[in-house]
Amino acid sequence: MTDLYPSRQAATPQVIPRQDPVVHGRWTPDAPLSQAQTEFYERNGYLVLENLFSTDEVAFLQAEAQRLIRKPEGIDPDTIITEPSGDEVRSIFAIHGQNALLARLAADHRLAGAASFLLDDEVYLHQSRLNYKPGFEGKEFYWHSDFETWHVEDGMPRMRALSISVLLADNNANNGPLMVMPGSHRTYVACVGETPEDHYRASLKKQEYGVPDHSSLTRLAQTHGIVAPIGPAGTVLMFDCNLMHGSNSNITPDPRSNAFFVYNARANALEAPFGPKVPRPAFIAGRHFTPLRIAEGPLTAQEQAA
Ligand code: 6CS
Ligand code: FE
Repeated sequence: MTDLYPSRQAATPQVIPRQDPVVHGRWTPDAPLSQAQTEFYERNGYLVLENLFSTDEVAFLQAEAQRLIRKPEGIDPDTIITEPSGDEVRSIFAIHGQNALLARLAADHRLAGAASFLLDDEVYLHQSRLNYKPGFEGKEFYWHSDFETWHVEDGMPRMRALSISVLLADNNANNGPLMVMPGSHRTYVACVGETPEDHYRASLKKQEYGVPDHSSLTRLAQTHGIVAPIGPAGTVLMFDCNLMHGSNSNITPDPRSNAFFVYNARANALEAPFGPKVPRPAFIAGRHFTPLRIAEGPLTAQEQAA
């Protein structure tokens, strides 16, 4: 497969235009997002949706996330990533394969249905994670494009994927909310430097390769600005695979937890990585491309108990 988005190959950073649509589908009145929401997503590369879930549904999800962090029994230890500073849990990966309620959330029509519309295809989960960003210890996620990593290290050919984050705690201006550069998804910043062996062991704690250079970031920030979409628990944040984003450390007492799902178009299934020979492990980059069966109706306590 031709590498349309080479990165970590040249000695100097390259900035190239995106070669894929943002919204792959055509909006019609029966689309799951309004025309205004679809246009906002196309233009800005992200979309915030409030009140998609009832207070009961949010309470189920928060209780389950708290239970998992307190007693991650039955969770594959390989999927638990701790903070660089110690043993606080930073993320639990492949959560959709280890927890019935979160598997149900990932397949929910309000999330997977919207992803399938925007990507104009059936979708499968490339990755899922519970992010905790605990109070006081939650460290930053430096600026990056997810697609740059998923292309180079996982073999994702085109920009036909998106992330959906369901906030499980109030994300406010202080506890390290996600920051995005609206519109930056239309420019691909190829990074310099190579990919170290087993890079994910370090990058999921603190990413140091596949991060853009300061001058590219400065130019993007000056062109697009920086926005930190915040909101109460239950808020949903959708963003394009190539949107430049990051988040600051959390030195407040309030955790900034969220459930994070990456939907990839079935037609954009992973190939061989475009960088290192060995692909990242399946708990980070799924290689079962069976499309999700989209689940209608509300989340119920049964799923939590399942
Ligand atoms: O490397 C990855 O796949 C993960 N790392 C970050 C910082 N964002 C995307 C993804 O969860
Ligand atoms: Fe990311």
